[in-house]
Amino acid sequence: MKSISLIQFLIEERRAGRINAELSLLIEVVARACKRIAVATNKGALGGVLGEAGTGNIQGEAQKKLDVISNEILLEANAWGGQLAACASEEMEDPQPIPDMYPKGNHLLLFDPLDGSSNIDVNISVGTIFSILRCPDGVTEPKAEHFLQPGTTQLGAGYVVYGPATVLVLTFGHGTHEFTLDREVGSFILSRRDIRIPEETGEFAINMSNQRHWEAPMQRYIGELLAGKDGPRGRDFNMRWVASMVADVHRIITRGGVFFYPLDAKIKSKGGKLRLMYEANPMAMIIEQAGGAATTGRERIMGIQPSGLHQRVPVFLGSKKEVEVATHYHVEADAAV
Ligand code: P6P
Repeated sequence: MKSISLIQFLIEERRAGRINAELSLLIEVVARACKRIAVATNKGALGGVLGEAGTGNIQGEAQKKLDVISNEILLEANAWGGQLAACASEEMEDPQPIPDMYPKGNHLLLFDPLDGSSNIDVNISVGTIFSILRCPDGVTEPKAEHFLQPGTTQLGAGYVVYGPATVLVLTFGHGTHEFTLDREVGSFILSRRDIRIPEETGEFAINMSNQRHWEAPMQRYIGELLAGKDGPRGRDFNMRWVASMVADVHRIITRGGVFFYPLDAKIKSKGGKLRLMYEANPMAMIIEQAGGAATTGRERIMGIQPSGLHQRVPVFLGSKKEVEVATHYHVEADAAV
C-alpha cells in the first residue's frame, strides 16, 4: 500500500474542507517539535537529560529535566509560525503569549509536554498531549479565561507516545488517525485511519493501590471486575497500569480497554488527579472520535465548562460499555443519597 505522510494527509483534509491551512500548519509544527522531543527522550542516560531539574511546576510537582526541555521545545517551535495567539502548558502557571516580534494567529495551543515523566528514569513510555482551541474573536493578548472553553469546542487534539515506536494519534473531529514515525526519513506515516475502539473489553487500567480511598460505586464496579467469571459480570478481566496516561490510552486506542483515574479521599479536595484542559479533554476527543466514551463518572468530560486552566477532574475513558456501566453506578449512587 502506498504510504501516506502526515503532510499529505493534512493536505487531503484541507482539500476536503475539514481543516483550514492555519490548523494544518499548526499540526505540522507540533509534530516536528514532538520529533525533537523524541530525539531528546531517546538519548536516555547518554543525553544528560534524566533526573530532576531541581525546579517545581504550578502543580507543585518536582520537574524532570525532560519536562522542562520538552516544554521549551514546544514553546520555541510555536513562537514564530503565526498560527497561535498563545500557548498554555502543564508546566507553566499562566499562558505564554506569542512574542511581539512574531505574527499572531487565531488558535490557542494547550499541552502537557511530557506526560508520565515519572517513568522517564525507568525507561517506560511517556508522551506529549495537546489540544487546539480557537482564540475568541478580537482577543489579541489571550489570558487564562480565554482558554476556558468546553472540550466540545476543540478544533483538534492529539498525543505522541515515545515508546518502541514514536506514534502520533490525531483527531480534528472527523475520526481518529494514527501516524508512525519513519525515523530513517523523519516523516510521520499514516498507519491507521478511522480507528474504532471495541465497545466491549476484558481489560481495565486503574491504580489499585488507591482502592481503599475510592467512593462506594467505584469499589462496587472494580469489585465486580475482580470477581471474574464467578461474579456478576460472568467473565474474567485483565488489568494494566503503566502510570503514563499516554501509554495506557494508546493501548486502549490499539486494542480497546478502559482507563480510570477516579476521585478518591486523598485527592477529592483537588477535584481529581488528571488535568481537564490538556489531559482529559484532548484524550476524551480522541477516544470519542474512535467510538469510545469519556466521563468523569458523572458527566461527559467534553461537556464541562472549565473553571480554571489547571483544573483537575476524574477520568473514565475507553470502551463504551464499560464506561457506561461504571458511570451508571456513580449516577445511581448519587440518586440514592
Ligand atoms: P499515579 C502521570 O503523572 C499522570 O499524570 C498520568 O500520566 C498517569 O495516568 C497518572 O498520573 C499516574 O498516577 O497516581 O498512578 O502515579
